[in-house]
Amino acid sequence: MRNQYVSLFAFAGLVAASSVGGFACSAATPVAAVATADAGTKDAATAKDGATAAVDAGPVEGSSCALAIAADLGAEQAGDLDLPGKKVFYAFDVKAGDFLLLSASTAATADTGEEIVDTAISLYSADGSKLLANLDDAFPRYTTDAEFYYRATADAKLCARVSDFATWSGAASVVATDTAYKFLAAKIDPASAVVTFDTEPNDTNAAPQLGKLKAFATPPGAFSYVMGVLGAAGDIDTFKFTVPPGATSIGLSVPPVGAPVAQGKSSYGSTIARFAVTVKKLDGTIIAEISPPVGDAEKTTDGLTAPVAAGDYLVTIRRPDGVAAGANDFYATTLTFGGSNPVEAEVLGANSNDSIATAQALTMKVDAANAKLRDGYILAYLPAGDVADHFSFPVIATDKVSLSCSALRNGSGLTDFSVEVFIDGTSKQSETEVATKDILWATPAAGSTSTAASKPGITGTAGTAVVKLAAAGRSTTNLGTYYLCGVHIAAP
Ligand SMILES: [Ca+2]
Ligand SMILES: [Ca+2]
Ligand SMILES: [Ca+2]
Ligand SMILES: [Ca+2]
Repeated sequence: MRNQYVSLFAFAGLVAASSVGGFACSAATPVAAVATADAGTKDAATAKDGATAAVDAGPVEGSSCALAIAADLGAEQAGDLDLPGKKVFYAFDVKAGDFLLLSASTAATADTGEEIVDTAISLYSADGSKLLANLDDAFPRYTTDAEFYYRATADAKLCARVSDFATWSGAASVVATDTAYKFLAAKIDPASAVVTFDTEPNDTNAAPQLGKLKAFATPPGAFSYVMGVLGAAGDIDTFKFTVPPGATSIGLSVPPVGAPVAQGKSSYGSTIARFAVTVKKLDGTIIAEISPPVGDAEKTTDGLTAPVAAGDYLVTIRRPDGVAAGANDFYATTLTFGGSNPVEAEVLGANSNDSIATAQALTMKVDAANAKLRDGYILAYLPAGDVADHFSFPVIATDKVSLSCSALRNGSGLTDFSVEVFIDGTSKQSETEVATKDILWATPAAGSTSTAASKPGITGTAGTAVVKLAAAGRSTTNLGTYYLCGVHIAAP
């Protein structure tokens, strides 16, 4: 799906999470070497069928699960969504317990639009009678390409359907200018240097599983695909990671591993809707935690992001509290160590930014991709005794101010975290964070149907703007007191 907010991670300046996309398409894939084949193209299919170039009213290879194009795991197949509403079906054999990567990749980048086909994948049982998983974009999203993970529960043949996003979501399909894609179903290689694959026993802080990390240079950091199964009730998976040199944050995606499987709704097909994740110091002190809202798991955050110091941390993945064990409670996510937003100048104990009058001037930089946009980013802390933080920046009446701030939704232990913006001392808008929605103040473009924003952006008044951040309380178990913000000013 195309989203006017390219990614909330990028919007909030959460470098760690937004770095992930670069690797998934590079050589650092979690699967064995990928072969290419072209059986999925029109020409190849036609030649294989021995049919002529004329329109053939008979059965067409790839037009249903029964007529699916045979695909070998790890062999990429070129295909084409060159007709409105076209669906192309592929069949492949899997073994019980296999973790699979399914993707339909195109020439799309984060910035390409309608001209390149926006792919989606639906995974079915061999005869197409049962929908097993369903996905639109990769997670975290970096292009419109479909990409997800699935764990097979039995030796079986599976059927995957590739279509465009509109067809997948039940809308009218418009053929793109560039309709080419490559379909891949591949088995995850647990031995890959970029995969940390759940290997029991790993249930305790005292005996965690060592996580693998693949380093990258800009910003300094490293990442790993983390995959596993939450088995019998009580299974928790604990991994130990060492912060790579230069990295200052940890990020872990919380993708839609499971949800009621339905056409047009993204779900990897796990029997847990979302997993819970905790980041701890080696002594067990919790510094960040995401636990999906009870009864509303699908509205949990996109991911955890927390500041880290040099040293070792434990990352624990578990079922959310109160969720019973299911038949296929698998998870697949990406862990990243990377950079952070600039840290507040406040010296803890001195309370230097506690009032509007003593606000820290926020450094606003011209956006690299848009000269009319200035961005300012904040990483700050509200430990006990710090009543509030304030950051200031000048605005003119025609500026459009948008912002994204989060504490709980990033994994912080701050509770009732609030954001308020003043211009020349007059309050313009405020919001208190809840567990089910990100604080995102932005005014969607005319005609946009996006519901991502929690409140509109701020415009129409000139003066000195001040954003005030405060928290009414702190968790007694999660000791993280950090929060992250991104402020964006669009000039006319
Ligand atoms: Ca496990
Ligand atoms: Ca375990
Ligand atoms: Ca502070
Ligand atoms: Ca303060």
